[in-house]
Amino acid sequence: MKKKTILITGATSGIGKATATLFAQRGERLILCGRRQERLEELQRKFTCESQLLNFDVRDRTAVFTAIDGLPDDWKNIDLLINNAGNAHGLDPVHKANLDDWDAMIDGNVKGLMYVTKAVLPQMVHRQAGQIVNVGSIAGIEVYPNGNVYCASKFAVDAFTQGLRLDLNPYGIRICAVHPGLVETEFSMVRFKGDEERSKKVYDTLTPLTAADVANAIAYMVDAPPHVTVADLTLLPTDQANATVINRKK
Ligand code: NDP
Ligand code: 8X3
Repeated sequence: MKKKTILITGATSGIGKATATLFAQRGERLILCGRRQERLEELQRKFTCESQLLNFDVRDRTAVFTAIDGLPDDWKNIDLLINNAGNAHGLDPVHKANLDDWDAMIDGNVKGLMYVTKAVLPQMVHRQAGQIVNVGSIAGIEVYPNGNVYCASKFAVDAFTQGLRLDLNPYGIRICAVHPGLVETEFSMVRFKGDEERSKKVYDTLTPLTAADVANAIAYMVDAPPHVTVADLTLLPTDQANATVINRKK
């Protein structure tokens, strides 16, 4: 079977890294994106599949287009885009929140995802083929206390995903979203600005999802027959009923 060319944003950690690992094991062709160059290079050394590394900040519109437009010709036809890069910054009530945190979430999780999509889409439309998987969140389905702007960013990802599905309907491009609940990654370390104790508490009183669980869900959407679009897949730890109801052990 023809190898897929797959662009994964946020491949340096967590869900993106687990997804890259899964597709590397299948021998696909990977375009690994992130800001931490040493981690990108480490993945490239570890993987035996063909790969390209793109180092850019998704918030930097020029950098996004320069990197993607600058891919070698035989890497330009991207079959699968996994829009995963993103983070939460802070968990504060609106009146106490830090505006830089808000900018980071709106610029990265929302505008960054849109820029990457816009840069990748023309060749998919031209070829009338391709698939996009956006990593949303349970936070894009329900708002939780102090989640305000992070939740808003993931609601925006959901709205944009729906818009893509409508606009690209004539072109046979599959538009999918996965909406995970709590996944143990570097996510909480970023949200809590390196506070290890606080981050650990998010996960150690339940059995959270692993990044590999989400990678497997993405693979399920990718492996569905071409006439099937798994439009939305919400994936929760069994200990989590929704955004706020969690069966914590202590
Ligand atoms: P991690 O912190 O482990 O990974 C985040 C990834 O995103 C890193 O590879 C990071 O790479 C990249 N990234 C973040 N900001 C930027 C940026 N401005 N430009 C380029 N790359 C960026 O967290 P997760 O793996 O958990 O998060 C991945 C996605 O999953 C996010 O969209 C998150 O919102 C979503 N999610 C996470 C859940 C969880 O509980 N963990 C649950 C639901 C959704 P680098 O720093 O090298 O640039
Ligand atoms: C990440 C999961 O519940 O921390 O999107 O928002 S949550």
